[in-house]
Amino acid sequence: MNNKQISIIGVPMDLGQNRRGVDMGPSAIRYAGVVERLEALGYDVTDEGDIIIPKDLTTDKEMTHLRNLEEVIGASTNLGNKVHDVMENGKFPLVLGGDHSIAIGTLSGLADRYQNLGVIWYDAHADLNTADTSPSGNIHGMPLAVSIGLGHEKLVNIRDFAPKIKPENVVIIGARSVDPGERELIKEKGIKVFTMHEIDKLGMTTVMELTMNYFKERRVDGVHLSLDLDGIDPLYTPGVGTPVPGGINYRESHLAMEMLYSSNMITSAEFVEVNPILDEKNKTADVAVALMGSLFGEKLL
Ligand code: EXY
Ligand code: MN
Ligand code: MN
Ligand code: MN
Repeated sequence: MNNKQISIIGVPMDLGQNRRGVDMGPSAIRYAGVVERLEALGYDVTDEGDIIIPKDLTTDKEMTHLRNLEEVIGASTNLGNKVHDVMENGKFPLVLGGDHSIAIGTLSGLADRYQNLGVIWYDAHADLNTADTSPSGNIHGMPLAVSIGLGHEKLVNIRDFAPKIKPENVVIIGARSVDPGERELIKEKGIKVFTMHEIDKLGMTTVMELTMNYFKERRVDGVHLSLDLDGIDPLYTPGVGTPVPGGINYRESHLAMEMLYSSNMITSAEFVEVNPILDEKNKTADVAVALMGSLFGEKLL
């Protein structure tokens, strides 16, 4: 990692879905020792505290198929501004969720700085729904669609510009639960996806090599890692709201993080969907912190 200065930003957001508890994710990850773990690797770590999640911003709530739309807009704007400020100060933004709707805010802040940003979406899901295709109305199933410019215009235009990223700069890794509308969008936009099938068949080493070569060919000017803990098999990370069996295993995930560290490509990261209420003894937050260790250069020997 070129940047030895890390700013941690907590986002206690649970309004992008309908299971309570994921707002406590940032606390659980701090409790699991994120600051100490990164400091032990020689980083200068600043904990910026938590983003304010506005409640009940308006009285005339729009009746859309988008749960807590106004609150998500407010939180995303606050987070985007914070990510922008952290980067202005030359620090590596490390965002702790919170449900995956927060990626809308993170990417809105990153897009000021990177015009050709690569994004790794490590997730069981594609998060490519819009209000029209969503089976749930939960915005945590939509952040990737929003960031490529599709969906409710208020979400798409957070911080007054759109789109935030290019669909051809996205690589989804670990997908195994994709809705019909998302499948169509993947085909239509030519989004690169390594499903569990490819991971099983090619192995994680090849998948990561192909991912990094893809970004090099695309001449990206930075790479953001958006890691949803439900990308990993729920055997290892049970504390998530939408677990899907048959996921990426613990060692494969470490290998992926170690390869990203060696590539020197990652310029920002977020770890999302840690829900301590659904967890077993903070296991999922512990895995998140262990993976951050590998992402930031921890070695076994
Ligand atoms: N595709 C489903 C939906 O849109 O409701 C489930 C989405 C879960 C999203 C999670 C966190 O990655
Ligand atoms: Mn997700
Ligand atoms: Mn600026
Ligand atoms: Mn997911």
